[in-house]
Amino acid sequence: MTIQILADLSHAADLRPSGTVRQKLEFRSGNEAAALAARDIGFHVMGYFPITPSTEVAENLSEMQADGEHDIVMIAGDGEHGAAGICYGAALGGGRVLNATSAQGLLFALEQLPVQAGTRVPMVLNIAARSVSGPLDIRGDHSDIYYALNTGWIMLCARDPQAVYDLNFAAVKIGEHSDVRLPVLVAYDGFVTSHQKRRIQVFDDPEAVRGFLGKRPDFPSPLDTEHPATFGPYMNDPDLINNKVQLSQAMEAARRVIPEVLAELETITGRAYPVLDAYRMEDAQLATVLLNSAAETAKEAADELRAQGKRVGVLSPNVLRPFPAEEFRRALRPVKAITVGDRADSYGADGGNLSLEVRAAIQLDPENSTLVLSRIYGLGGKDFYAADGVRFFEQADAAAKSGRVTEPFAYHGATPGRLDNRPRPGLPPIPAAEVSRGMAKLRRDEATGRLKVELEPLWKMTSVPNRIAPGHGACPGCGAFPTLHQIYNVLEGDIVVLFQTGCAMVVTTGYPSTAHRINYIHNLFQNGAATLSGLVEMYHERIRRGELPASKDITFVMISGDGGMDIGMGPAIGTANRNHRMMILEYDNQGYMNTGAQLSYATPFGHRTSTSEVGKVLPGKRYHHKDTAQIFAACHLPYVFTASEGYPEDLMRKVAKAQWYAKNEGMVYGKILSFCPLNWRTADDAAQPVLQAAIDSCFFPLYEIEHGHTAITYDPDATDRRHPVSDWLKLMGKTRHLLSPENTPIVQGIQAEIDRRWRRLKAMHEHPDL
Ligand SMILES: Cc1ncc(C[n+]2csc(CCOP(=O)(O)OP(=O)(O)O)c2C)c(N)n1
Ligand code: SF4
Repeated sequence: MTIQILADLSHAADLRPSGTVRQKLEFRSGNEAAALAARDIGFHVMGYFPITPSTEVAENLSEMQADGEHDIVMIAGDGEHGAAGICYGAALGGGRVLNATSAQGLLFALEQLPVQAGTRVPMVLNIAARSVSGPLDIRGDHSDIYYALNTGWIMLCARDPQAVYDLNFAAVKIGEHSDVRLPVLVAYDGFVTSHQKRRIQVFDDPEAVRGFLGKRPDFPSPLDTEHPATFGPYMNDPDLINNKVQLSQAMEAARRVIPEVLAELETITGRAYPVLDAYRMEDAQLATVLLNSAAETAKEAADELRAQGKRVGVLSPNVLRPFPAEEFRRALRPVKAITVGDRADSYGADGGNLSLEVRAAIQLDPENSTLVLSRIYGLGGKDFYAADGVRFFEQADAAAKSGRVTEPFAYHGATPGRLDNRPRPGLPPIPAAEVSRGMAKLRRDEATGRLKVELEPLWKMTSVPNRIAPGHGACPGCGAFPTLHQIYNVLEGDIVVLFQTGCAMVVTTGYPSTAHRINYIHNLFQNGAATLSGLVEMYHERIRRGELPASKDITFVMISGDGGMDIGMGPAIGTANRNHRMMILEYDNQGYMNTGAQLSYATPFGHRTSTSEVGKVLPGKRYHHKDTAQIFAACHLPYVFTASEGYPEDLMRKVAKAQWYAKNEGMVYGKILSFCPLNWRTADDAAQPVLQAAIDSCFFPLYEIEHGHTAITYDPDATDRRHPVSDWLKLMGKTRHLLSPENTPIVQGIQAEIDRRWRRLKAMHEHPDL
């Protein structure tokens, strides 16, 4: 990876000799700075869920934790909503609490944010700001943090990694102040700040940290059993409005407390964070107003124009909530015109939130006649260069000279479309007839009531054209695609697929291309099952109403990673309970691979992932893998199965059955063990022995449950191929640490759990009522 080093403009003037504390120089990104701050603050609990670009905060903390560098309890939520709930509960418990997220993660957690503020429970949430879907774009803008503006959280803006580090300390202290008692969000720019490394100074003096933060004050807590209290009562009129008055007063108190805390921080670090950062504003007649990293770029533009004798400056809030309205009024009184740039639109409001709030602030000042231009820029990570800053100043200048704003609101940097600019077509869509080759024949076994499948020989399968075009960007050896090909080989007729977010989705649909030669949908990471169930019902209803031909014969298939079945478990269980005619096929590669191999609940005990790191004191994941197939079995679906890409005939037989059940009876769930050489740390071509060992050790038993009857489809005991789990663990880099003698008890524990689950499965296989 190349690391881009940018000149650190923001603190060049602020690196004064520090007051009283020892500090040391580090070369860190914003995410690393947030993790270092968390370690130094010593939070009690972190609840989190991975999402780019904020994931590294948890990953860095996991690495440090594995080496015993901190003892923050790190809890991986089942999604961001769950993570936010974990944080709320933990914060109610009276300790210091941390979370970090981005984009969809913030939106998924959003519901929890007003509760946290409304019940006045402090914690710290880092946001590496990123564009929200849809369509999906993982790069930075401010469309996520703008959703948090009305939640009652204090919002600090960190323009560079140093500010991320410093403002995390400030966040703890501000939020816990007895007059404030509010949660605090620290927002920094995705990738620009979260990933680019800069020189930063960090505390080298734990005493100074402790002295600055003090002990967390005691607020009412359900853990204080001497003083029983009700947390979160049902409110009556006028209680709620009075509660909100108190919240508003707390925000007002924060206006006073924030500068005090930042001044105190400055005395010990030597770094100043004014509520409103004003650059070369002393005699400015023109200004631009921007948030975070773009403001730093605009400062370069201001320098350039100043050198030409232009009186220009840059304003940029370090605090967004409470909004520094008075500071803006004062700063802008002598300014003739400004361009306010928003990295997110408030659609239909003729400006993004920052520009609307600046306008509202100065409107209250009778002495202010500043002309305001609103510009939306930098969406989806579009770069903002000094030349863009110059353009903003020029536009403000034109308004100042003419005395009027001809274009109050516009997008900056968008390119007009060209009708003749069509993407190069990939392979043409594939008609059902071309791929329906009768590779599987089904009949009902009268004795058992089960479906029997007769497959054409495997070599014949190669003649089936592929519903996925070649040219996707998966890693060499990735198991997701052999899995998909095997599935598609036997599926007949028209198929509509929905992919939840994950590797298989990301590598097949980079706009404007697609590898899918059939109808494909992507909605959100977690909501695929609900979405597809809606489509299924519309399909049947439109046939019933005669709007679609009754001869139509579509099979609906959802593809998800194991991670998608964590965060999407709720919608999937709902779909299963409603028994829609569709199937959910999970390729289980034992982690959140698309975002950098974080632990999923399917990750087995002891396995190394980027959030279950292995180090001097921790040996990988600390709880057993989720048995998703059994969870769906408990929903009493017509058909549930497990399979592996390493057993193609078994997998294809089961998929053929799945199609029949999904078309005729209701929902099917299938879990398919799928190879990930990159994150299992194996050779690219090691799929066969590694998957075989997982199956032969009974870690991943192959079975099906048809109308409630369990049948093991491959029994390593019966064929005398049963191996201890250590034979599997030794084949992968992610588990090699488990083979060292001190980890023998862990391997014994894993073996015991595998044996227990296998005995249970065998009992179910043998008994028709289990
Ligand atoms: C609400 C939300 N939270 C988090 C993410 C980030 N995210 C996208 S894909 C992914 C992991 C997918 O893991 P899995 O389903 O196992 O598929 P894989 O990447 O392993 O193929 C994560 C964490 C997101 N897109 N949306
Ligand atoms: S990270 Fe793993 S699952 Fe993702 S594309 Fe690479 S090999 Fe496949």
